[in-house]
Amino acid sequence: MTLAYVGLGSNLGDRESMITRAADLIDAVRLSTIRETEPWGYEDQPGFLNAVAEVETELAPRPLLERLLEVETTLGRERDGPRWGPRTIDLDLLLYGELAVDEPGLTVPHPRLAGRLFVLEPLAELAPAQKIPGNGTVSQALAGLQSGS
Ligand code: GSY
Repeated sequence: MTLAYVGLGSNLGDRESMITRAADLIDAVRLSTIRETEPWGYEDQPGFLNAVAEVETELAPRPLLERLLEVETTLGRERDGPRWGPRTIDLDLLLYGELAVDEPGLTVPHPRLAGRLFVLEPLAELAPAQKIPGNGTVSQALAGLQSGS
């Protein structure tokens, strides 16, 4: 059994329901506070709700990622819009225990984890002492981002 952390984001439809339904569908054992965040990347789009879920999984990283993609599809995610554009639900595999994976289509820790407040803040709520391979702990990464270092 491995503890993994999944980032959830939604800026289309009933955003709160998208986040809570996704958390149920991935069998989250804990869900952070759901927070309103400014769009990152492509700014001319509706605001996001973001949260982080903790899952206890028997799946290896690749099958877990495939399960996340399946849940995105179930919740109406369309993949033909702009890369950083609006979406009903976005599920990112952030951390898988303390494992580092770098394979085509699968990078863990998530490559933009340490640069996004909308991910680090809810992650720090659930697991401040969790190690990010190559980047100290979650709370250290959050402090680094907040101080601009
Ligand atoms: O990378 C996840 C999708 N996404 C988000 C998001 O979840 N939250 C905010 N605030 N901005 C975002 N831009 C993209 S793309």
